[in-house]
Amino acid sequence: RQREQSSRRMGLIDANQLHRQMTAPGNVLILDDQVRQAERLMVALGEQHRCAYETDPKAALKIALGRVDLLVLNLAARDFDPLRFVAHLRSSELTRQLPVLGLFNPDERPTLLKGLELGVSDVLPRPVDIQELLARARGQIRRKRYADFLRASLDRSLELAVTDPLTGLNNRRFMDLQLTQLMRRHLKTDDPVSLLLLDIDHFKRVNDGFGHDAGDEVLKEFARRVSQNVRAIDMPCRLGGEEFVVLMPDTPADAAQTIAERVRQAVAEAPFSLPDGRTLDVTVSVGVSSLLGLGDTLEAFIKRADEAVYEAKQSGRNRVIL
Ligand code: GH3
Ligand code: MG
Ligand code: MG
Ligand code: MG
Repeated sequence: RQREQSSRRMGLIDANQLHRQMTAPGNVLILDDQVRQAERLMVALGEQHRCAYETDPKAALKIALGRVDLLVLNLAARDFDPLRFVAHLRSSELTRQLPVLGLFNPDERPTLLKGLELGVSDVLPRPVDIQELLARARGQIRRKRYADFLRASLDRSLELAVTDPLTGLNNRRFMDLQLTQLMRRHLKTDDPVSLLLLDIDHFKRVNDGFGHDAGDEVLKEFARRVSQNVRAIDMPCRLGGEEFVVLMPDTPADAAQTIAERVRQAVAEAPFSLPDGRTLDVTVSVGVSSLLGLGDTLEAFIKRADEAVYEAKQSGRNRVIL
């Protein structure tokens, strides 16, 4: 059953598109101090790929920072140090994954071994056999495209896993993961951490009086107003229903209270528009809570916010309680 579900999920991936991506022409950069050899490689690779060549490693590095799928590097170059160049590529986050196809002299084994050790992806002896060059280039580009695909897929999956689909805010899973990290750092450094718990007032009436779709519209507009009135470091999350949390790193209680008040006003000051043109007034009750150092727990942190919201509801709603 698990395998069934997994293959159904894989069905969401366009396998044909992936195949096209992997076999499409690549951007190949040649770095070689020997112009005649480089020109010969250019002509051969240019039949199947977009090709450029450089004799200067600085110029090559600039290009490699862009959209290059493969670097063909002459490991026997004398005008610059090719091994140092490989080491440099591998030490920088931006070029660490760039495939490098190294051309080596068969009688210079130490260079070959050192190159492989430093992270050359594949090698080819000089003088270069063009058929083998094309085959190895194709293989490296295919691997690189697949790695790009996996990285993008992971990124998109993570994004989906922590995003609330209705509002686009972070979801509860994000909040839980983030809270654990905030707590760990707080216990180490004693930095101030606060959160707002927001519960829309009488939201049932919105659904009952205007319909569930209108309710969803209100939730989306509410999420927009919250997002627009918190700071860049704040992390707005939707817990579910009409309950939201804003996580506030590096924020003491009084600063959190000020922002809570700003959000409350932004919700209350202008009516919400519904798709059918009607408008309605919305208000929110907000509880503020802050971490209290050693001995405090995440459960207690949330509970204090919860109790503050309860107090806000009890004392008339549309207010912030610390
Ligand atoms: P209070 O001021 O005490 O918070 O009143 P309330 O009506 O907001 O409180 P309650 O928590 O009892 O009701 C929440 C309502 O939110 C219940 C349900 O109709 C509605 N709701 C929960 N999730 C969703 C959703 O995803 N979409 C919509 N449209 N409504 C939702
Ligand atoms: Mg509620
Ligand atoms: Mg309620
Ligand atoms: Mg409510």
